Amino acid sequence: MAWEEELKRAICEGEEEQAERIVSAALDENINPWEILERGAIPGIIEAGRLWQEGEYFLPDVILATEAYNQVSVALEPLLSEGERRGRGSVVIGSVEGDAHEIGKNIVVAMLRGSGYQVTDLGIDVEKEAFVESVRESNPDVLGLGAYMTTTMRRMPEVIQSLIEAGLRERVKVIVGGAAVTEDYAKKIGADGYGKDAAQAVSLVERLLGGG
Ligand code: B12
Repeated sequence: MAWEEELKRAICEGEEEQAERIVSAALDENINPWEILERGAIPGIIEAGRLWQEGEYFLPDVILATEAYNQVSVALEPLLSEGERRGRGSVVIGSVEGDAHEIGKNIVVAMLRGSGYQVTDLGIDVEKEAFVESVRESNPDVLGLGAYMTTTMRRMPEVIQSLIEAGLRERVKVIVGGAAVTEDYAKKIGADGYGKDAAQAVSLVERLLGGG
């Protein structure tokens, strides 16, 4: 099997160590890091997303695939050129304050990275000040907020309000998602968009950045 196929399969099946071995062998053969992502790793995470969407994959399968993909992309990212790294646009994302759910966010991160966006993941339980600081410092095209409980949803308008107060709201598109959030809620709080799942999150970012 060609390395592309092997890497795709290893990522999709969440075989992290196998994926790392294939990547280092490919690098030893002087294959371009961007090509490794584009021809092997990205198709692997996209395939996992497809199997999840079709109900063939269960949550643990998706988590393993996401972890394998993230491992590989973190290893390859420093090797990419500036242009390649910035990719099609940049996104800062995190789960809002008080919220420790991250599985859905991590899938969104992996799918966005897989689609060529540069993603800074602030992690879980992110305070509004940290979102604002990150927007100020790294000037991303999009800020993604995840909330997975009805109790933490209300942090989202607070983040937007803090952006307004910091004079940064016009600089960044704000998208929201997570099981607790709805399209109506996104509109109500003045977000620029809502994504029901990771695939929608990617097409939303594409639409907001005028790329698709
Ligand atoms: C796994 C889980 C946990 C794990 C989280 C592990 C982790 N590392 O993430 C643990 C055990 C830690 C946990 C803890 C708690 N949980 Co919990 N948890 C869940 C569970 C079972 C699954 C969530 C999940 O991962 N779903 C799968 C992912 C793929 O779906 P998703 O998150 O919706 O993400 C998709 C989309 O929403 C979208 N998306 C996600 N993020 C973003 C972001 C953007 C910007 C966009 C555009 C799109 C997007 O794309 C994703 C991929 O398609 C749900 C119940 C359920 N079946 O949904 C409860 C649930 C969310 N938990 C709940 C609760 C109450 C808690 C606890 C308070 C429980 C407790 N009493 O201790 C704590 C709170 C911890 C905290 N401070 O946050 C409640 C929330 C109820 C509510 N009021 O809304 C739920 C709904 C369970 C229930 N029915 O009561 N939980």
